[in-house]
Amino acid sequence: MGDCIFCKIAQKEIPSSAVYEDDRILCFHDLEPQAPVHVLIIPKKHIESLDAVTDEDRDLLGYIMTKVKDIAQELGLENGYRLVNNCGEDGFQTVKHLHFHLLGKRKMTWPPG
Ligand code: DGP
Repeated sequence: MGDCIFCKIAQKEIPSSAVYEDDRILCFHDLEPQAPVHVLIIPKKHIESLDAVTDEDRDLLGYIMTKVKDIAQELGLENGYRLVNNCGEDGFQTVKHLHFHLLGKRKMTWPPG
């Protein structure tokens, strides 16, 4: 937790360009955008990954999911978007603080790489 970059962003120790914030979550632009719109949605609480959530986090996780559409609407993603969670080594998770990528404003392809 002490050297978690997303905790530092959530605590404003490292700047980010936030697009949404409340007492539980923060949404900010990804440093390495993979689409014209690419933001990250994180809980302010440090949770290492989706694999580390507990029953205690059920409300928080549900809350994040209900906020996605509001953030997408705010960002003008009326034509659709992709929500991604990379979990663990095989999932290509590079930052060990739970986050959801919200990508849009281009046509996505499937399967992902
Ligand atoms: P993942 O591979 O799912 O762990 O993605 C981590 C994402 O976080 C990656 O797309 C780049 C982004 N990222 C890493 N460090 C920073 C940072 O300091 N600021 C911002 N805004 N994004 C970051």
